[in-house]
Amino acid sequence: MTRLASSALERTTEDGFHFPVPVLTPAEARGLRRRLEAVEAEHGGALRGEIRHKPHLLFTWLAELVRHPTILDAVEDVLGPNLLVWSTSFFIKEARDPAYVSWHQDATYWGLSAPDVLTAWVAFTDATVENGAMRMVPGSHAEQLEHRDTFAPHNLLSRGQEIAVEVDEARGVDEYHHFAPEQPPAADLAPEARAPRRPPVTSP
Ligand SMILES: O=C(O)CCC(=O)C(=O)O
Repeated sequence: MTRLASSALERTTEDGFHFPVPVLTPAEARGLRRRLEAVEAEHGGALRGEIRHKPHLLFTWLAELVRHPTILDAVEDVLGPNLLVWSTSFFIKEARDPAYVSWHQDATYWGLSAPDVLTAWVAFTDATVENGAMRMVPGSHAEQLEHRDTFAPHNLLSRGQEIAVEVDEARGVDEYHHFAPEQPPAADLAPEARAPRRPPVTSP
């Protein structure tokens, strides 16, 4: 089923991302957040180690989410019907936690032979400027930028990798993206945690 109007599809190709695509009701999002928090409680806190990687292979509620018809329909509009979910992960910024994600382009380290991939970024909480919503630079997917590893302590990326150029922050936007650089605002000290998850989807 087609979800995106042709004008939206055109913009998606041009900008490298599209938002919003309403997927979950607030009650459904709260329910998923509770499930995530139950997993965290069971494992003694933030997800670590093997549980961090491809959790949709471990938890049925995530396996169902990556197959959500609304997500799949929107992805299909961009990539076509032959889809493969090859990864999922959480980027969680707890309340008053200095955690952040530096500006980066996922394509730099995903090691795919072709950039026929997109990420569906699904919010389990409100995602606001104050609590660290993701930002993107329209059109930046067209250019692969040089990156450097910083190993910065609060960076949520494994090596603190970031693009090696300055970003014009005034152009930052938010949500559903395709290899765009991302960065939360400097003020991540939100009173409310933010718990998005993202299933990157590719055509095999
Ligand atoms: O949610 C974020 O702040 C960053 C997400 C991200 O870096 C990604 O989806 O690749």
